Amino acid sequence: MIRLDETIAARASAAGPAARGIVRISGLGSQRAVESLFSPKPLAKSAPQRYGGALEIAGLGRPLAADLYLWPNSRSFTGQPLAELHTVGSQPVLDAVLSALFAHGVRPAAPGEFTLRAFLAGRIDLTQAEAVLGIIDARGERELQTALDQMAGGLSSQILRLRGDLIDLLADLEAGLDFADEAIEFVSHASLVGRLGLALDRVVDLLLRAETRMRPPSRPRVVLAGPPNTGKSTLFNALAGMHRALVSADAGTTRDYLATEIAVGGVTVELFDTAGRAPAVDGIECQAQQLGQEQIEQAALVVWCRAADHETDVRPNSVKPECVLPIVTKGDLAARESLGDDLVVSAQTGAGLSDLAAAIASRLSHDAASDSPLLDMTAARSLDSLNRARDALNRAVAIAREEVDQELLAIEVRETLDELGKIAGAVYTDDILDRIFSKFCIGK
Ligand SMILES: Nc1nc2c(ncn2[C@@H]2O[C@H](COP(=O)(O)OP(=O)(O)OP(=O)(O)O)[C@@H](O)[C@H]2O)c(=O)[nH]1
Ligand SMILES: [Mg+2]
Repeated sequence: MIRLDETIAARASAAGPAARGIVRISGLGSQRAVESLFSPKPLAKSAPQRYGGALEIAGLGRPLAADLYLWPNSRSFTGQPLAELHTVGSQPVLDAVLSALFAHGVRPAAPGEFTLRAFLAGRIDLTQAEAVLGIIDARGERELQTALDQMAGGLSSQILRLRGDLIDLLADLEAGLDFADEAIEFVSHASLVGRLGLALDRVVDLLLRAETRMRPPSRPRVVLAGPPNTGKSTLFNALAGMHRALVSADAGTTRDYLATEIAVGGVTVELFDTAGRAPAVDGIECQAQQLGQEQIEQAALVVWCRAADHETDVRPNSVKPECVLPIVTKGDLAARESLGDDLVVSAQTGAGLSDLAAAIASRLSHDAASDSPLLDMTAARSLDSLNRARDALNRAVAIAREEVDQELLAIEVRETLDELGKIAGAVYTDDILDRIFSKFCIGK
């Protein structure tokens, strides 16, 4: 059960010793509770305030320096009077602060309860509440960016706009229903079909993005290819940071292909080493060529290697030029000036390897840009609602095309609004809130 009238407190800084520790308090009794242990006493003002002072807690023996941040009214994150005590990040100190607060009408906050209050106060919507979790749990730059975008309201504003349009449409429909016996047309038939079609497009777009999000991420395939003996296997080993592929001075060393996952510029890719491209002579060589060609055809990017000490005009077969990154290998064997504009690397000296990693990442980031601004958690929760919204809109479009019952049409639009409302949290149940906020840690 949700109790907003109770004042709650919890440690808001990360567990473990730290220079700074934060205790957060939210609720009508916030100011009274901090006054019981902090001096100077905060003055009654309406704007947010910061006080330098000290904590005076019986258990601590002597006053302890602390800062108090006080949002005295509803203009805080939780929409209630909110206070933060910033002091040293020592567990016994923070425990003593919390105990002193609990002795003054404050109770321990449940997991995610501050964020829950922010949601209930209309400060953030559900997708933003999930973004708070996404920010805390982010395991890399990409995930953090997705969470920050969602926190900034990327998804909410799309859904809000879509709902706004549908609410207008529903108002027009209902006005039409009220005057059904008269010859007033509140919304023309063509505009009705058009507006519903537009809404359907946007729901389908969101649905596609949610579905993409639910699929395990496929690693882009980056294939090292080129004529024999150009140092592909050596480069593979250098990029993978280990000696996996067989290297030798003999051309045609690699017969099979090898794959490994590597991180380049924040992107994880699957890197392939292939047999040198050459006209096939015998049976096994023919197979090696075939395998290599298959890898090349499935590649997101072919890193085409040409050795600095060799002239060659061999080019990759059947690959789109935009999928090829031509490079010069064994850069240590020739003067830089003689090598043209392609990126020059040497697996032996390590020269140019970080540039190569950056070039691979930048060529691939094009695809990644179409990534959805949708957190996995939000996608999973929204999938059902988006599916229902799409179905309802499909039915609505069909009804509108037939020019039949406006009453039926209004039912479908209302259902769509309901489902979209669930995603943003305009419509919610305790069960939904429970599922989302139970994933939070205490203090957030
Ligand atoms: N000087 C110099 N030699 C290199 C470099 N990279 C590779 N080599 C040498 O070039 C020869 C061929 O290297 P590999 O890595 O086996 O070449 P590959 O392209 O995989 O050859 P295949 O598998 O036969 O197609 C070996 O003798 C390597 O030591 C480099 O950056 N500089
Ligand atoms: Mg090789």
